[in-house]
Parts: sequence; C-alpha cells; structure tokens
Amino acid sequence: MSGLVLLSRHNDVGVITINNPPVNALSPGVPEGIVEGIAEFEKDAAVTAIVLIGGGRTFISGADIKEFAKITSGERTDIGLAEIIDQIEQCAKPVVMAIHGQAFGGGLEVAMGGHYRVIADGAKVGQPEVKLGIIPGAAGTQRLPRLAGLEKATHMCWAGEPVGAKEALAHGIVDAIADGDLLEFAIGFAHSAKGVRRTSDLAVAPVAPEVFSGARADAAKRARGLMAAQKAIDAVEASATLPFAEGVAFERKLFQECLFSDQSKGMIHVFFGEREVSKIPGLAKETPTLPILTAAVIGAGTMGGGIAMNYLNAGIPVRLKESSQEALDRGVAKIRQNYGNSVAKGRFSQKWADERLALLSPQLSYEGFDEVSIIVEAVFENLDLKRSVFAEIDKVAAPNCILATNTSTLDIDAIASATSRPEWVVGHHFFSPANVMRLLEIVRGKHTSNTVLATSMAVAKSLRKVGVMVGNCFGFVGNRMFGPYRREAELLVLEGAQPFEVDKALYDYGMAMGPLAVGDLAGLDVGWRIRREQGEKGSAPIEDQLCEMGRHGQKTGSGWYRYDENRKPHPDPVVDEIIRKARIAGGHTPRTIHSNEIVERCVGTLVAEGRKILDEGIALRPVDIDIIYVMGYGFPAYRGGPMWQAGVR
Ligand code: 3H9
Repeated sequence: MSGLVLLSRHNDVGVITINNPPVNALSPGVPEGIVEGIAEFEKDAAVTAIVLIGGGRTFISGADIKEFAKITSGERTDIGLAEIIDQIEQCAKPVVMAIHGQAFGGGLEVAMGGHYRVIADGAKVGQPEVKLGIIPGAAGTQRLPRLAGLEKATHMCWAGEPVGAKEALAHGIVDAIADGDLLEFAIGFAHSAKGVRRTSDLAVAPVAPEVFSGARADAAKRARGLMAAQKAIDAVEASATLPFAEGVAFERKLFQECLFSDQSKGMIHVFFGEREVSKIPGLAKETPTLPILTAAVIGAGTMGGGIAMNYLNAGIPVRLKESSQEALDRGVAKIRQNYGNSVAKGRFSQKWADERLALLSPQLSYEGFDEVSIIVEAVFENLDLKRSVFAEIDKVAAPNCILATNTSTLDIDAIASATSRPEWVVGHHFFSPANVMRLLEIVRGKHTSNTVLATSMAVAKSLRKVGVMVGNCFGFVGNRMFGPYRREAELLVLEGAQPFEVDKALYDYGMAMGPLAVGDLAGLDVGWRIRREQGEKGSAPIEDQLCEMGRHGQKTGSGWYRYDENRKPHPDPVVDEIIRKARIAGGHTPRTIHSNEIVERCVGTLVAEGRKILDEGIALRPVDIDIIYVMGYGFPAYRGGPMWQAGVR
C-alpha cells in the first residue's frame, strides 16, 4: 500500500488514515488505498469495525481537480470514484467516517459511502462542485437526498455552499458531533454501531414539485448562466424517481456533459488562478512578513468605512480618522448600519457585530498612529491631497509601519515621494463595496520593499481577499482596462446601439452589469473628473454631456438611464436626444448592431489593453488579469476571464 493511505489497529477497530497533504485530495492512489484498506480489515477476523479519518488539517477536500484535465484530454477515461465508494458501502463491517476540516465534493461522497458519520465541531461538509462548473460525479446527488432530504440536497448541490457540523447533524448528513478527540470518539462510536446501514438502501422522501421549480428559478438568478447549477438540480430530482443505480448513471451523464464544457474549464482555471496569483516570481516564499496587530484608516467615506470593516471583521482594531466630526459621524453611522443589516439578514450574530464595533476608534486626530502596524489612506482621489496626507503620516507613523494608499488610478511613486520612506509605501486598491468585493490590487511602487509586498499579500489573505500584485501605471490593471472597454461601449452607442442594448448584450454574456450601467453605479462624475485630469478629450461625448447636466448616475436619479424609486433603470428620451445630436456631431449614421458585435468589440478591447499591460510587465501573468476581472469587475467565472477567453495563457 502506498504511503497515501495508512492503516492501524486500535484494539478491534481498524483505522484508515488518508495521508495526502495538504488537503487530502483523492489523487491517484488514494481511493484505491481506501478500498485496499477496507478489504484488508474486512478479512481480518480481529477487526469488528472500521474508522476512516483524514490525517493533517482535513478529512478529504474532494477529487483531485488536476485530474479532470487528464479526462478531458483523453489521458484517462474516468476517476472511477463512484465504484470505489460502492465497494466501501458494501463492506460487511460497520464503517464510520470521522470528519474534521472539510468533507467537500468527492470527500462528502466518500463519507456518505460509509455507514455512519461523526464530525468535529467546526468541520464543514458540502458539494461545491458547481463552483468548478461541474456537478457531483460520484453519486453525491443520489446519496445526499437519502440523508438530508430532497430540498436540502437540491440546495447544497446547486448553490455549492457547505454546511457546518450542527447543520449537518440537524439534516441527518452526520450522526453525531464528536465530543473531545475525534478519533477516540469515532472508535467509541464504531464499537457501539449496530451493524451496517447503507445510504443507497435508504428511501428518498418525496417533496412537492415546487421544490425543484423554485430551485431552478433561484439558480437562474443567483448562478445566472451557469449550466452546472441547473444540471445539479436535474440530477438530485432524478433521485426521487429513479432506482439508485439508474440515478447514478444519470448523474454520470450530466457530470460528463459539464466536465467537457468550456464553463468548467474556465472555472477550474479560476480556481487554480486564485491560488496562483499569490505566488509572485522574485518574491521568495520565505520573505519575512510583519505582524498586523492594529490598523488605521484615513477617510470615513464609502471606501474608508468599507476598508475599516474588513480589518474589524478580521479582529484587528482600527483607528478611523476623518477631518470633520460630521463626516466621522456619518462614516461610523454607515458602518453601524452595515453591521445592523448583516445581523438582520442572519449573517452575523448581534454579539459578533458588537465585538467588531468595539474594536473601532473613531477620531479626528492622529492620536495612536505611532503605534499601528498599517495605515490605509482612503481620502478623495486627488494627487495633491493624497501627497499632503502622506507627508503628514510620514511624521507620525512608527518606523516599521506600512503606508498604504487606496488610490484607484494615481501614481504610487508620486504619493510615496511625499514621504521620507518610499520603500514603506504601497497601493492597496480595494473595490466597492470594500467589505464585499474579494479583490485587492496590491500596487508595487518603484521603491516598495519586498517585506511590504509580502506583508500586503498576507494582509489580503487575512482579510479574506484575493490579493493580486500589479505594477504602477494609470489605473493599474483593472481600471486601466476598464477605460477602453467603456469607451468602446459609448462608441457602439454612437454607431447606433441603444444604451440598454449594449448593457444587455454584456449582461447576457454573463457580466454582472453592462458597462454603461456600471458608470451610473460608480458615478459618471468619477470618469468625467479623471478625463479632465488626464487631459483626455472627445472620448466620451455623450457621457461628458450627461455629467455636465448633473446626471451623475444612480446617486442623482439619472445618468445613462432614469432611475425610479427602486433604482430600476429606464430608458430616457432626454438621453436619446443627446445621443441623436452626438451621432450627428460625430458624423455617425446609426445602424443596427448585433449583440455578438457588441460583446466581441467590448471584450476585445479588454483583451487588447490586457496584452499591452502584459507587455509592459504591469500584470505578471495573464491569469492575474483574469482573476482581477472575475473578482473585481463581475466578469463571469465560467468564462475564465478575458485573457483566458482570448486564449492568452
Ligand atoms: C469533486 O470532488 C468531484 C467529485 O464529485 C468526484 C467526481 C468524479 N484537488 O485552497 P488552499 C490545492 S471536485 C487538487 O490554498 P485552504 C490547492 O490548489 C472537487 N488540489 O487551502 C492548493 O495548492 P497550492 C470538490 C487541491 O486551506 C493547496 O491544495 N472539492 C484541491 O485555504 C491548498 O489549498 C472542492 O471543490 C483539490 N480538490 O482551503 C474543494 N483542493 O498550494 C476545493 C485544494 O499548490 N478546495 N487543492 O496552491 C477548497 O475549497 C480549498 O482548497 C479547501 C482548503 C477549503 C479544501
């Protein structure tokens, strides 16, 4: 037997330990090792029951995702996991699965192939396959409904969200939460087990058809465009009508369809990409990082408040500074309101929110700034203002304090040169809403030290963000690419498309919002001001006019669209008239433009700018751009990102 699976005996209980760090994926050799272990203990008369447990930090994180490319390339035909799980289930001696960390995907499928499951408090179980554009492929959609019921199983399989130990117990997915040491508890449980109980023998309790139609409608909204979400529902639904073996065959057919789709290839690229961006060539793994014990944020506006919440959520005390009491009060009230909303939605407990708020020190002065580990400046986007703030914090900050600027476009080196320590200055570009969006662009200035960069990457992780390191140029990666993308959208309007046609084409492509609607959300005055500062003329004839009429987007009730009281956009004849005149002024004869052309041209501009960014070394690799666009700009994960779409690897 390979070292991937270890066997030991604890009196009359045989213990199988998976030993495939870091996350015990079911790589080649692991499933085979498990069945060999089961077979060995089954024929050993001294063994009365079997426990399967994960070594290290987790039970089993799922199938080895790297193996999927071997199947789609024809190198292997199947993972064969379903058959292996059947063999576990057929064991004549009780098999108890002892779960800690995660039992995800194939990990939960293996667990459900055991006769009993015990779980450590704090562990999670789930079928997250849809996040890779596939569905469970080793009978998860058939066994889970037999344990958790159709409604819960449907939701777990299409939404892909894991559940904690208590919820898993409440839904019958596990039989007990371990009290004390997991292995000891599982061995005790195995001793008292009354024979075998095979999940596949259990009946599926019927539910009303609305459970599935409701789930389909929900998935169509919340996992818009994602084929796997709908197919996961089809597969779970089949468990209600088909015998187990036929249900498994049906699941396999749908699994294969998903696995061979472009959607799953795109999502698997994003899965590995999210991890790859943390590996920075030239920045050694052993680069020392500084502990971030306390933080200060300057500016309590929308961004500053959101950034402060990130630190508070990570349990890091924050000094939040503003220049007037009124602005400070407004910022703190907004933070309180955000926490209140989350408590009302059941996302956090009141106690948890109160503990976070207790870590916040609102203030008007620089008091205590000499003690914090990091200062994040989030004042208005203006170079002179930011430089003056940096000159001030240079005087008060401790010598080893990271000085981060949340600029979205400005020159980091110009900001750093206002200090006596440019090596401590770095860009931390958060995305709005900063307490929600997962992307953090970490902008490396000419002098930023490796320690500051390595610490910034670690900070991103502890704030549960995906940090992507980028070079210093106007707009860095994300906003620099957004400029031409938006320009192309406006050009399409000038050539004859209606604003809603442009937005709809890109929304239907999978973008969270169309580019013109994004402008209305962010505020048309933002782009207008940037164009003035950059001396850019004639690139936004319509948008400039809208802005100069006071139509700044959603916040003023109108921009490219007119917004009703529910913030629903409506086409506006006033805008049509501006467009008509702008077309005449620009010499455009309006024509009908197909949605394909809209998508090709807009995504094409993203790719073209992305290539330049790569040539200039502003982004390290194509995957960094993809992750920025998926995590920060609503690019559909199932398309893998703009560079992936264009085949730029
Ligand atoms: C499946 O099971 C299909 C089935 O239905 C069967 C079909 C037949 N495979 O995330 P981390 C790597 S589909 C290969 O940084 P954490 C990861 O790339 C699968 N590699 O750790 C990274 O590598 P590196 C369903 C994997 O503690 C390293 O392990 N399961 C896998 O923050 C550490 O990962 C899932 O979708 C894998 N399955 O989080 C779960 N998992 O160091 C996917 C991880 O080289 N995984 N790696 O960059 C996760 O959600 C997280 O990794 C987990 C740990 C929560 C487990």
